[in-house]
Parts: sequence; C-alpha cells; structure tokens
Amino acid sequence: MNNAQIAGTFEQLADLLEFQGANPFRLRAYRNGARTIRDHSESIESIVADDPSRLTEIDGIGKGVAEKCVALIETGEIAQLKELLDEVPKSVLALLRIPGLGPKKAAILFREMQITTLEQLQAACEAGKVRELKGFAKKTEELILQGISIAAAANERIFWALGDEIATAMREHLRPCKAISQLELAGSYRRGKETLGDLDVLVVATDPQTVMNHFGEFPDIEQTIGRGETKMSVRLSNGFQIDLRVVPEESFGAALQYFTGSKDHNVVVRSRAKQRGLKINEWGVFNATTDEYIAGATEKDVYAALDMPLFPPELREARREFDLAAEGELPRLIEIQDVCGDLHMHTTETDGKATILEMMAAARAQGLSYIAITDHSQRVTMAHGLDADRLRRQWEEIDDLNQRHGKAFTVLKGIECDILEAGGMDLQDDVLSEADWVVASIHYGQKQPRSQITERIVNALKNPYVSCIAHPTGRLLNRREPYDVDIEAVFEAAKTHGKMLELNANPMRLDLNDVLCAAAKKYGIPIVISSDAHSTDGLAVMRYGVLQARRAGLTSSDVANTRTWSQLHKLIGKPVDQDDQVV
Ligand code: DGT
Ligand code: CA
Ligand code: CA
Ligand code: ZN
Repeated sequence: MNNAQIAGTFEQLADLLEFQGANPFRLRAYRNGARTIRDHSESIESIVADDPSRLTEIDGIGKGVAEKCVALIETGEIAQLKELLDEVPKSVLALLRIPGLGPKKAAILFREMQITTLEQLQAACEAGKVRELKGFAKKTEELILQGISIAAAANERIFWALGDEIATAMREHLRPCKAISQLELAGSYRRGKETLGDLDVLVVATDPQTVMNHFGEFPDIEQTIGRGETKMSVRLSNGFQIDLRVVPEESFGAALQYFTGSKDHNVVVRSRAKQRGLKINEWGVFNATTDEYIAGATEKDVYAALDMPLFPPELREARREFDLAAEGELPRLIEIQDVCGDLHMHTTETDGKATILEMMAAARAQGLSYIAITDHSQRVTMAHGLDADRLRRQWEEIDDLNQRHGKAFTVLKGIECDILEAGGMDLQDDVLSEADWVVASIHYGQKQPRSQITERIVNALKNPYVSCIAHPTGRLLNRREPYDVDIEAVFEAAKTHGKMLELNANPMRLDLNDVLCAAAKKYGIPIVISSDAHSTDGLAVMRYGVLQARRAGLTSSDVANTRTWSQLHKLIGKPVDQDDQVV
C-alpha cells in the first residue's frame, strides 16, 4: 500500500466521521495525518515493517493515526472505517467529496432532505430547494451544481502523473512476457495530455492470447470489460480503464499513429492520404485502388508515405502542427535536460518540508545550477507566511550559503508575494527591491469579478520589483475552475513591462495550460516552468511542466529557466518590443 492510498483511507475516515458529526479535534488528527502521510517521502509501509514506533516520531502523526496505520497495513483495513462504511449509504460517499459541498453540508442534506445520491442532489439544487435550508444560499446551490459537474469529470479522467505511474507499472508487468517484441503506450498518455480518459497499450506479438493472459494478471485489475482475438479491455480498482491491442509487426507504426490520435489530427492525416490516392488505417498505408501495402512498420514510414514529418506526439491536436510542418517550421520542443534552474519553491520556513540546504542539495543532484527560494508572504497565515523581518533573515542565511558554496550553484533570494484581495502587494516595495526574484500570486479573493482580478494581476505586473506571476489562472485540475481573469490583458501587461509568466509544473495545476502558453509565446512572453516544490521530492514535477510546455509548442528558448541565471536576469523588466523578440 503506498502513501497516497493510506492517506486516501484516512481522508475517507475523516469524511465519514464529519458526516456523522464527530468531534472536530478527532477529525483534525485524521486530516493532518492524511496530509502528512501523503507528503512523507519515506514509505509508511516500510516504516511499519521496520519499526512501527517510528511512526509517531513523524510530525503530524499521533498515536491514534499510528495505530490505525499499522492495522491498515497489516490487515488491509481499519475496523472503525469498516463500521462507518456499513452504516452510511454507499451513494453518500460520492457526495462527500463534491467541491463546494463537503461532509458537513452533505450531512444536513441527508438529515433534512434524505438526499443520498448525486442525482437527488442535482435535482434538489435545480429545483431551488437546497437554498431553503439553514446555512445554504442560492450561491451554495450554484457551487454545488458546479461541483457536481467537476466531480463527474474527475471520476472519468485521471491526472497524467498518475496515469504515468500506472503506465510504468504496466510496462514492468509486461516486461517478462516473452511473446512481446515491441510495446508502446499510445493515446492521450503519449500526447502528454494533462488528464487521461484511459490508457492505450499497443504491442507486437506473434501469440496474442499469451499476451492477453499475461496482461490479465496485472495485480490491480478489478474487472475484464472485454476480450477478443487481439484486443482486451480491463478496469482497475480505481475505475480506470486500460485497453490492450496486439498488432503484427508490419502494422505497428500505423497502429501507433492511429491510436496515438488525436482524433482530430487523424482526420487531417486521412484526408491528406485521400488527396494522394492513398488509404490509411491502423494496419498501414495502402494504395487506394490496388490495396497494395505501402508503409506501416514505423510511424516515421507512415508519415513519410504522406510526405509529412514525424510529428512529436504532444503536437498532434490539429492545432497548428500541419501549418508549421508545411512551412518547415515544426519546433524543436523543449526537453527536461534543457532546464537549468527552478524559480519557485518553499522551505520549512513556511509550508515546505525541507530546509534551504536540503532543497539546494536536491536541486543540484537533479543537475540544476540555480534555484530561487520563494516562501509565502505574511498574508498566507495558514502557511506561516514571512513578514519583512523573517524574510530578511532568510536572505541573510542565503547570502551566507552562497558564500560558502562558491559559484557552481546559486541560491536566489526570492519570495512568493501575495497579491492582496484589495489590490497591491503583501510586502513593501523596499523589501521587494532587495529580492533577486519575486513571484506574485493570488491565493485569496479568487472569486472576485473579472475586472477586479484582472486589475490586481495587471497592477502586480506593473510593480517594478515583480518578476513573474505564479499559477496565473489559479485552476486546480478536476477541482477548481480558473479565476475569471482577462488573460489577454495579463499578456499585454506582461509584454509591456517585460515580465514572465509561470507554467506551474504541479500535475494538479499545470497553469498556464498548453493553449495559454502557446498564446503567451505569440506575445513573446518568456515562460518560466517551476516546480512550486514543497519538499525535495517535489522538485521532480518539473517534467510534467516540460510535457505541458511541449504541448504548447515551446522550444528551449521560449522558456526562461533554460538560461543561466545571469542571462535570465537580464530579461526581467525588458519590454518584449524593445528589440522585437526576446532571444
Ligand atoms: P482519452 O483516452 O479520452 O484521454 O483520449 P484518447 O485520445 O487517448 O482517446 P481514446 O483512448 O478514445 O483513443 C485513442 C486514440 O485512438 C484516439 O486519440 C484516436 C484513435 N481513435 C479511437 N477511436 C477512434 C475513432 O472512432 N475514430 C478515429 N478516427 N480515431 C479513433
Ligand atoms: Ca486513451
Ligand atoms: Ca482507449
Ligand atoms: Zn508556491
């Protein structure tokens, strides 16, 4: 059982207790425990195997949580949770996690209106009955309805990062299967889409039945949805679906091209084939009149038969890739190795789990040459944000560190400064002016009207000491819509004031998204891909950001933190128009 699964179990326990009106202190213990376990770098399961008494030494894990951890790992369940699950109607579980509702309100709906299913809840909201309850309003109804549609989408699609874990496990599982000679994952996974509907596994094998038998033994399978001669679909315990297709060697490239998609990309590819008197399908490229096989073993052959280049999978969305190819301008997309700095991360001074020194060592081990420490500013009280004094003390520590460690690695004095609800920055200009790097971000007042949010961000961009806007639209995938912001106005301001915009690489954020990164590129705005790490492990999310950047068609030079710090530094505050293009 991995840490995320254990954390999920405690979250469910807390939800159910809250639904039943349990004591808030107990809830808090479970929720804190869940958060701690989710973020803990060492496997809880191996701690329990090694020495369970070490559990309570972890900050945030008390005796109660520790005991339940041991029971969960040793017996596969928590007795109390099992009892709760027996008491509460199953359909209620889906209600508890609806954004904008939560267990407490769900309990009221259950008590007062006997609501136990999503459908009943939706109907009651649409009929305007929920607003009549004490503590509910018209606005609550709207939020719940919004939450229901987000939750519905969330049930269907999973984060790319989680899909990648499943894909990696599946690769490992299939590796010993001798019947397989080639294996590739296709579909939205290969295109690097931020969320996935399912996984599409493609293999070459002479004996499909052997492969399907082996595939069917993947440990996490709950149900086989279908099985044919060369095709099999299964559902995992988390509801996620995996499709397997076995193809002959001479069709592997054609099948890979076909099942990588996207559908829209393939529509254009097919019409291109038709224009040339050819026919393309998952078996190959054929002469449309004689049916003669022309290509199909590799994707490169398939595209070449249509006089097209091998499109990077991330660009296959029927956006601009065909025009770019026609002009011979398919970009050389950024790669993770191009990234040499990380400009957004937190430490133990606020809500991070590691010290500056630990973050520095981890970043160095990843091959980076500079990082900016950007802890939260004072407004973010929940994270124990920094006031001017504490910030300056942190900067002294950074100065010392840099002196001791010489020139090979640089730690920059940064801050993630909140943009206040009423507008303006959370720290005074005299403080900000002493920073090497200032990311400005919105954490409060996210529901304000469009004009107000836009003005706050645009004003932050005007501030001479702000370098970059962090997670510029505030969306959380499957959980929270972006702020209502006039993004064009943000682009204009960033361009005018020579500021950068972040692509936050956290797999739940990926903000700016691919489409908006591509739009920012048109304005010539440098994108900064940042981990926003809250632990040393958190630095590794950079690759998800790079994948999203590739989908946006960004090259290494479109991304600011592929430069050395001294090169990057010169770009800040330099209006894009000044010499036409940032290079
Ligand atoms: P997903 O799974 O919703 O994240 O998105 P995809 O793109 O992986 O979609 P999926 O799994 O339904 O199919 C994989 C690829 O196979 C898709 O991108 C294009 C191709 N494909 C699947 N069904 C069709 C179809 O009915 N027509 C065409 N032209 N292509 C299809
Ligand atoms: Ca798929
Ligand atoms: Ca599929
Ligand atoms: Zn942050």
